[in-house]
Amino acid sequence: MQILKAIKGPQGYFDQLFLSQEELDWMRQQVRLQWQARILELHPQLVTVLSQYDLPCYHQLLMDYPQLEHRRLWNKNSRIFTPAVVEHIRQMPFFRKLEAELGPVKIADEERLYPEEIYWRLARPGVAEDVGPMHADSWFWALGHGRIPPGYVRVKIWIPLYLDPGLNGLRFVAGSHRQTWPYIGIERDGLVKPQIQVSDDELDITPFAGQPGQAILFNDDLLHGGLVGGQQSRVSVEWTLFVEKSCYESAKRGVM
Ligand SMILES: O=C(O)CCC(=O)C(=O)O
Ligand SMILES: [Fe+2]
Repeated sequence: MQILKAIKGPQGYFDQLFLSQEELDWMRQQVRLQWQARILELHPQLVTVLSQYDLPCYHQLLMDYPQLEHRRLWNKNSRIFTPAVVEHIRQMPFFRKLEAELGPVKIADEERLYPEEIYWRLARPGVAEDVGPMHADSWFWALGHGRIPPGYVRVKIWIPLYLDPGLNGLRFVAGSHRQTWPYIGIERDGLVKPQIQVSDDELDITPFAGQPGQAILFNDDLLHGGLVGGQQSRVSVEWTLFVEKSCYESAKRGVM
């Protein structure tokens, strides 16, 4: 019960679950296929040049082809894996390890596109608008995003696929799940989203320094956000796990 113990414990997160190289490569390939298909859907004339760009060089592609619009390309629905991909991920050894600790889990359907949704993000280096402000995921649910079946508790998992460790990706405030932080709901991208009422300077923010394929699972109330330093475009996947309340509660509160 190391995972739940750490998530409920003083830190509020667990970062010692690793994808194998094979699992990491497979996920990278799935993002690549979806990324490519979406770009070609809007810009079929790029068919011959797209293969020259790796995902971490995505920002370079945008500079070379200014007709590409990041926001138009990457609405959330264009970044959600299909059910077949989710099923494959569910069969991976790392996912089985997860279920060995957390019990049988469900995956949330926040966008209600598929029954279970795993989605990816792409953030360019130095482009602050590619990530949102610091938040706790519980705020989104409190503002009406998504439904949780009765008898389950939420746990988030975030996995970097391409990352400059410590420079881009995820940042968080360790232990922040044990405090209440002020926020308001404001409209962004046509949805009411939370806006924290504390400035980043007042928060003790730690960049996630894990490697590609190193997952971080965290408490629904932990403050976190994106980070856009480094030289490459960052790609990560994430999903919300629904863990049975009985399993969640039987894990002792950690002291780690
Ligand atoms: O990847 C990001 O920029 C933010 C991720 C996030 O908020 C999450 O995984 O809940
Ligand atoms: Fe989040």
